[in-house]
Amino acid sequence: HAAEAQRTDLMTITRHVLNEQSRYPESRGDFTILLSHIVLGCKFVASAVSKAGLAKLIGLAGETNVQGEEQKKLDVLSNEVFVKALVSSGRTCVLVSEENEEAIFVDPALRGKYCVCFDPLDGSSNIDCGVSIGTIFGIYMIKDKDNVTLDDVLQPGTNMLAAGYCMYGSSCTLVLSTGNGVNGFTLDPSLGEFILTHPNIKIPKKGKIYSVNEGNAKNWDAPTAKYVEKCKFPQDGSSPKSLRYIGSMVADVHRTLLYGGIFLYPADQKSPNGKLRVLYEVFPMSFLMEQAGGQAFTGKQRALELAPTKLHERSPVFLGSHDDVEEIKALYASESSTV
Ligand code: P6P
Repeated sequence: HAAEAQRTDLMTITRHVLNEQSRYPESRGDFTILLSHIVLGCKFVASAVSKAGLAKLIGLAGETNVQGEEQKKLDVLSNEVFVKALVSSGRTCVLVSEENEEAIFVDPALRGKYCVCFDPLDGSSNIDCGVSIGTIFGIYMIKDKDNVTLDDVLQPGTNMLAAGYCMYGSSCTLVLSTGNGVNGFTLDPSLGEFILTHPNIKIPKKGKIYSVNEGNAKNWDAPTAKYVEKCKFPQDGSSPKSLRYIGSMVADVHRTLLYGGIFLYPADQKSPNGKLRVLYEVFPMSFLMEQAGGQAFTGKQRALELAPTKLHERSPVFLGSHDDVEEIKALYASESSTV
């Protein structure tokens, strides 16, 4: 009976967030409404991505469709869907998207109290070869609803209320934290619902995998080079770590979260601030890692304590299992103490 009860007691993402929201009696469900619009965007993208290959075959995506209209590229299409879903939720005020140079200030008539920073389709260059890609988002509360400025989104990651990603891969998985641990939900296409499949995710304290683009090794600084060398040629008699690098942040971070290990996108001589963007890649993934018991470090400080000054600012990031990140922190600390 327990199994039967389990099967019919569907813990959808909406129900899960409503349960969590009951911890805040004063809340009026605004966050739940905001989240339901983010979930709608993810469902749309999941459907579009699953057809991307087919669309290519029948000349829909990227070419002209039957009406002769120029079919939008998936990342542009995804961005439009998320922007419209977030604005129409009536719960947002400022939006920052990887696809938009400027911040989007929602019409005052439709304004709510949240700011959302998002990458609608991160890793989209991997679509054509079928590699998993994803949507990444982070949510802030606005500071003063009567005086909305860019400062409402140029906040340190420690001010984020919630963060998550949706990975479009062999299955569609949405991983979310509202500051009370991390939970994973899998889209059941037959229901069109995200069902709780990974409750209370905790990243292993130490892992056996390192994830970095070794092609940049020529340009790494000493601590990163030393750390990767230690992964490959451990001096303590332990076995070498395995290298897994997909080149799609959501996929690499999701594997790191579930299996443990460390994901690195370091600074290098070509890109002194690394490649990944603070507001909608580094902060959301760092938030999730800390909520799952891991760490996130920039080479200089705790990643969430960065104070961004530009919307599309980049930062190096080392995130994952607590003990693995601790090792690279020690290498950077010893380098800065000898400088
Ligand atoms: P590289 C994808 O383009 C992306 O923004 C992230 O998803 C990914 O982690 C990174 O860039 C990969 O960058 O330089 O290793 O190809």
